[in-house]
Amino acid sequence: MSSRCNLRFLIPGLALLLGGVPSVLAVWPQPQQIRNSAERYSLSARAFLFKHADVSAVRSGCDVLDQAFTRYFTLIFPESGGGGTGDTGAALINTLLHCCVYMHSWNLILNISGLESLSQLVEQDDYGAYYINKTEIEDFPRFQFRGLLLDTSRHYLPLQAILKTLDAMAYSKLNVFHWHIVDDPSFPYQSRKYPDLSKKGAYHPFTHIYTQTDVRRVIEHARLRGIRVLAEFDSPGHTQSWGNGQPSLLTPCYRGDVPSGTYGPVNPILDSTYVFMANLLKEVTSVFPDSYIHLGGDEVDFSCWKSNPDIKAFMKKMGFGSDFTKLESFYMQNIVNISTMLNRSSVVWQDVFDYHEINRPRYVVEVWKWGCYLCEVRRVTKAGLKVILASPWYLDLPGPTHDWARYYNVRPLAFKGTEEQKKLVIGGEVCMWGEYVDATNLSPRLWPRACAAAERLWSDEVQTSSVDQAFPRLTDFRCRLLRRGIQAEPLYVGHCKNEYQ
Ligand code: CP6
Repeated sequence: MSSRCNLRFLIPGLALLLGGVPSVLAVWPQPQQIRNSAERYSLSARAFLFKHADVSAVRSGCDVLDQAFTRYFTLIFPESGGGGTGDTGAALINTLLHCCVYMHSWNLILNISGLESLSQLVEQDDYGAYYINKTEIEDFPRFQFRGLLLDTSRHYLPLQAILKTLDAMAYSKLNVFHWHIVDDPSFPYQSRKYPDLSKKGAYHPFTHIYTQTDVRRVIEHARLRGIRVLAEFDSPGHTQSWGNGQPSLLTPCYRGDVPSGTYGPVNPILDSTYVFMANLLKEVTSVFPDSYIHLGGDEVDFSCWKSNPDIKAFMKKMGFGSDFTKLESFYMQNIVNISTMLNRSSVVWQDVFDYHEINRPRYVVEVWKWGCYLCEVRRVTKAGLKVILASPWYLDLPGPTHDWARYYNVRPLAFKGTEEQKKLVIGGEVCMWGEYVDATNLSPRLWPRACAAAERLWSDEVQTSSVDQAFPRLTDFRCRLLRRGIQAEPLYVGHCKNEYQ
């Protein structure tokens, strides 16, 4: 998952670099090292070409870089009408996030994130002419996992909204799209093996679903931008919608001695449950190529399990007493084992860790609960497990004003622990739960607030400890997002150049 790669951006013939920081250094997130000068060079679409040097470690045919060159040409010169990579062969890379290309004429060693930085250095003067200042950047991300969660169950998000979110993620150098694709209210994933799940569980069987083609488009769009797709099929809780298309999957709840007609979490005591989950996850892992899969495991309501006599008998047989966390652990252990057999690393919500104290499988724990979340990070890393931090970055419930500063001030490693423990914090993610969010308000609610977390996860913490210094850069970056067609909300009073074009 590492994308360590340098961007050295030197204008040829000018080896001597001036120190000092002129005006706004408008690269967001802040690079690890950036030095620029007042020396200005004009650029024009006609004279600009992405080209590989002979010494480039990579060769033409890499679709990731081919297409990135085309995209970034258009982002740098929006009026050019695209094109511009001409007959240049692009670079071949094996691993998506390690793609480095050496470009002679600009002395550029970069990957996709470096192209993004380069594009952010290009400005337009008052006459519309493009220019760039002499700059040297060396860059790499602080954390390898920089995620964004979208919830497509509470409200269906049209494909275009997801693709656009991926674009903006790439601009902010977020690199994992956590797709919370199904949940209680609806099941929009169209399964090949179990088509009834979406036919009976989606808000609409044809319009409010993600077909196999849709899913492939999302994965491909993400791949071309250096973004991984982490699919979540959350169980055993949050599965009400699954029950419509898969009878006997959910636990029948009882009122006294009789079934009440309502259903609870997935029924963990039936063999048929595990056959179904193995089939479903087998399909899911064939569709989503990422080495990680998110198995959920959060917020399981035990009241239905408690009411069910068959479950009670099973608890007794297994020696679980009346501790239903043991039953959840038993279920999650089986699901994690299925995922392991499918050659996947599992990610689970923190509840699974909290409930399962002995013989924990090796999953990645996503910390989401509010309160002392760094205490939890400390506990999880002490147990030797990897952590993704989400608690401080719930963007779906915005504060009245200026909450980007709260997201910015998070210090993910400010807990007592060894160096080994700190290394286990692989990153964090912003969560956009869907209860109050659909395509009408998704983008302004995400951007530019998510950018605050993106910088926290990418940049050096000491260099980016000041909200006051971040403010003008973020304001500037927000204008750039607008120019690129991302509906990002304002941070405060002001205006953007070209804002009504
Ligand atoms: N849905 C699912 C949710 C939440 C979780 N899981 C959630 C809980 C509390 C808050 C925000 C979101 N809506 N499936 C918890 C991980 Cl404050």
